[in-house]
Amino acid sequence: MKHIPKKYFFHIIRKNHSSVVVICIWLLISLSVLAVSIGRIVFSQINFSRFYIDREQSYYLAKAALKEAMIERQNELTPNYDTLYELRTPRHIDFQGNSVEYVLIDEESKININYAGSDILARLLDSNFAADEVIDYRQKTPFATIDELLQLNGINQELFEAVKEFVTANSNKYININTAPKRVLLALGCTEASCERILQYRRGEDGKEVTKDDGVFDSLTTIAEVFQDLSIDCQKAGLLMTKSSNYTMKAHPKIGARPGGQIDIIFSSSTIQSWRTASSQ
Ligand SMILES: [Ca+2]
Repeated sequence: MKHIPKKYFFHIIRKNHSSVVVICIWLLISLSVLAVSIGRIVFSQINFSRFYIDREQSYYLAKAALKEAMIERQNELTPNYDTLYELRTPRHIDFQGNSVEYVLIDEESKININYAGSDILARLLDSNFAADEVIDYRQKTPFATIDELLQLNGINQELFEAVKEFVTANSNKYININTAPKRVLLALGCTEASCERILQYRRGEDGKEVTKDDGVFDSLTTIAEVFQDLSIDCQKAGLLMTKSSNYTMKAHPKIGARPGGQIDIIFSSSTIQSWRTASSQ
């Protein structure tokens, strides 16, 4: 065996030792990168699974709320009329740590784009051209949803956003005077003075809507009695009534403390007309 001088022997040892340290550091860095990558994949998989579990649970929470709302609508205490206080007061249901809150918005508080006359549409849309387009469109195919308005040349995104809360394709065509907003009443042909009078009566003594003392139009006779000294132009449209029969439930489920996104469900007393997950939060 060849003899290695002592100084070269230690040089070789030191050189190999440095190489081992470099290899160890490289391995450690590689393993760390690998661990971080695996962690990210696992974390995204967990989030992905949680998203679907939350969505599933939100669906069943909204379904339970819908069931409750349908039963309430079928057995309501005031079958001759619906008011904002009845519909917009938030309901809250708890289910073993999860919960759902909802309000109801009646479709009869809005203008039905499948039935409204051209004068009503023109006032609502502030455009005769857009009103004519709505009528041309529905003569070929009735609107299934209000989103179809965006297919018309006369209605751009800005106009749609401005009117989408006031139009529907899911009502019985009549307008509930207890719930219609001012813009809808004006579109029907009410004067500014008539609108203010109606809204003032609805607010009651406390001056606020959706409170217990709200004034109620419980029949068409009441409308005539309350407004005997006023010319109610919108009555001429023959579209006013006091009761609603189609509703949008805006449900906000919560999985524990996590919001489950808003779900909008349009329904009548026993039928679901549409179901839409409006947004995830
Ligand atoms: Ca009130």
